[in-house]
Amino acid sequence: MTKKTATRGALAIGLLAAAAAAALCAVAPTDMAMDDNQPLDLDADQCPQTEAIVRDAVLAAIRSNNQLTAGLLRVFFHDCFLQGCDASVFLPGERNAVPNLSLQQPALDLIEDIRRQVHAACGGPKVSCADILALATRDAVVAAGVPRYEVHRHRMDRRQAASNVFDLPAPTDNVTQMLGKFKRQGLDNAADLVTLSGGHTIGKAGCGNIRNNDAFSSNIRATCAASRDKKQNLDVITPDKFDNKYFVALKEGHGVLFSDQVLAQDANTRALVDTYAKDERRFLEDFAASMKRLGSLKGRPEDQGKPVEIRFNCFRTNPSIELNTAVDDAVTVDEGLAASA
Ligand code: HEM
Ligand SMILES: *[C@@H]1O[C@H](CO)[C@@H](O)[C@H](O)[C@H]1NC(C)=O
Ligand SMILES: CC(=O)N[C@H]1CO[C@H](CO)[C@@H](O)[C@@H]1O
Repeated sequence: MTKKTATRGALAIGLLAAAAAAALCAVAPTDMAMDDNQPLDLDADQCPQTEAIVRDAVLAAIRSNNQLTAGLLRVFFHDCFLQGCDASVFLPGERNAVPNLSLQQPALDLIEDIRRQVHAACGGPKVSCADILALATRDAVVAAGVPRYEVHRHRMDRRQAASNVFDLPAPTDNVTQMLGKFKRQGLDNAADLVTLSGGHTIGKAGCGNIRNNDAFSSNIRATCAASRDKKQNLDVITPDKFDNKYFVALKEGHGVLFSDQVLAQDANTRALVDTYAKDERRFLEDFAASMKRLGSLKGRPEDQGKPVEIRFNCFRTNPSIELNTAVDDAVTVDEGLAASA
């Protein structure tokens, strides 16, 4: 490895988005090497085809698997909530942290598949896995009926998994606990908790997460335990439709998780549950706005400024700088890095 590459590689580790993106180009094969003096224009779209590639891939994927929208939405929530959207959710330490955090593998695989297409179309790593996840989730929920919202770009992929997975809300949390967790991550409006919980208008939970504190819940627990897939729809009225029926169900006492049902009871949240149960348009519009906020979180101060990069494979961090010799020799960035990671 040349001294120059090593220096620039070292810079990549630990500097902020701009420097990391530039240095990644520097260690890549010659066809995408950057001129030393060429400033990196972070505002310019590094890969204008990205949005179209993501949209086409997402629409095709959800046509063949209607559970993918729920899968993507939950992956996006878990990724963005803890330390800002940084694709850390793909890293083993975070992905497998707690059994109850089981995320849909096909949703994670779809993002890596799109990542490969985007990198191929634009000659290398110009778009992060975090951006692709944010765009793909937007396209999936918009296809489900949420009004279109803009997704900003230039998120970076973090080199470390989040260590604070217990800051995610638990299905056994009450409203006070959930509000505390949301506030801690920068969503300090009680409305965001109610609005985003509306994501449970689609998707499923494992039987063990169903609450068990009244006749309704012990009944669906028993049905779930006897079912083949051992899953319970989170919206018991219209499980696959992105609508306001989740809130209607809460008002009838038919919430599935303890953390769902309490939203209809707590004084801080029940008025908005009532509003959404009556006004679907309002829910969908608010949901789009809350998703933008979720996609713009920066994480707690102590989680900011950690090393970032644009990953060559969403499931692994890029090889460390000691491996850059391999990078220099690699025929293609994609295969070379994946093989040595
Ligand atoms: C506010 C507190 C929240 C709690 C306690 C919570 C908890 C859970 C739990 C326990 C599951 C079932 C996991 C399983 O058993 O496999 C689940 C599923 C899901 N959650 Fe949440 N969640 C919360 C907020 C959110 C938010 C903000 C979103 C997105 C906007 C979201 C989207 C989803 C989706 C779409 C599923 C279904 C996933 C699938 O079908 O694969 N959740 N959630
Ligand atoms: C919520 O749970 C916490 C911890 O178990 C408890 O201290 C608090 O009193 C509960 N709050 C409500 C409103 O139930
Ligand atoms: C905290 C929590 O919700 N724990 C649950 C995780 O999942 C298992 C099995 O599904 C349940 O038994 C736990 O109660």
